[in-house]
Amino acid sequence: MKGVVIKNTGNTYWVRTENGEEIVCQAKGNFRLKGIRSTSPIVVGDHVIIDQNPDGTAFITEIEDRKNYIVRRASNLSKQAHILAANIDEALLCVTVRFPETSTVFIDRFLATAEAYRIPVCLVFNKIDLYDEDDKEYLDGLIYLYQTIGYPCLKTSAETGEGIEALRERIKNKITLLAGHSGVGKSSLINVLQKDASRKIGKISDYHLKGTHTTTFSEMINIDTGGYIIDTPGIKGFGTIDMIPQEISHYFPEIFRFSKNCRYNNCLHINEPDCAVVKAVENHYISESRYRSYLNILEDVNESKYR
Ligand SMILES: Nc1nc2c(ncn2[C@@H]2O[C@H](COP(=O)(O)OP(=O)(O)O)[C@@H](O)[C@H]2O)c(=O)[nH]1
Ligand SMILES: [Mg+2]
Ligand SMILES: [Zn+2]
Repeated sequence: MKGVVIKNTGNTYWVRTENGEEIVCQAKGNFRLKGIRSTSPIVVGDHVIIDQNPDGTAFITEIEDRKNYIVRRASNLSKQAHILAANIDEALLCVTVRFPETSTVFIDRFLATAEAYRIPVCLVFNKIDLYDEDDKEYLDGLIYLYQTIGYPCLKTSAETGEGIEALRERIKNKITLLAGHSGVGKSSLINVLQKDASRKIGKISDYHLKGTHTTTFSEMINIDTGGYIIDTPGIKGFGTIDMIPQEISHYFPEIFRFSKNCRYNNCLHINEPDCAVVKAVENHYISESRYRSYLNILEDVNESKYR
């Protein structure tokens, strides 16, 4: 029988079959995937074949090829990949400019990783009910920046409901991955979109203004008005595994566009002569924050190479 993995904890997988049943399964055999050292070989979003026994137990026996998947490093020192989810139509990156603040480096790392895995991203700026005039101005600047590069942006409040209908339209009939720092309101947004989703909401600790971790594994949630959302555990940072230095600019669409006019075709856009990217930054065609994020990833990739 065919199905989709909608949740997993350890070696137990919940699979939704073609006729809408949810079956609890174990993995059978060795699912080490070619070329990836992963903490879990089967992930939410995987299309699988299951075998059901007369005694009610069921096993996953096969995984179909993935259209795409997104990974992060299991921990900073680890070279092991942690696959967050597979077969994603779009990723929503939930961002707050305050309570807690999401840095542009974090946003850009996510965007570059998604580009590398060919997953379209829409930015969702949440908690707009909390922002003062300065925050709003900063937010509009960010939205202008990211829309200009080509990333769609939405503004939402899970508290007041503002922007929720646009979000509902956005996710219709897609499998959407919801990502973002802990505490930005991912679970709250899901609860607004789907009343009976009953996602646990974290309490913001007054001291750090960071959310507590309440989501510990990825789970796919059915939205009655159309679509599925994959809720992921709060992501601290993205590893940029498997990227080579010359490749990183390919994942910054606007930097890539300018890089075609650099003198050297292996230019890393740091301080090489006649670098069209550095010139474009100086002339404000490329934003400084994006360029900083580019350099930040480059540094990281170089560091891990010598570790
Ligand atoms: N004022 C306001 N608070 C929100 C909003 N969205 C979420 N929160 C609060 O932010 C905290 C963290 O929310 P949660 O959904 O658990 O974040 P998650 O870690 O991303 O899933 C909770 O206290 C929520 O009530 C919003 O749009 N406005
Ligand atoms: Mg959550
Ligand atoms: Zn260059």
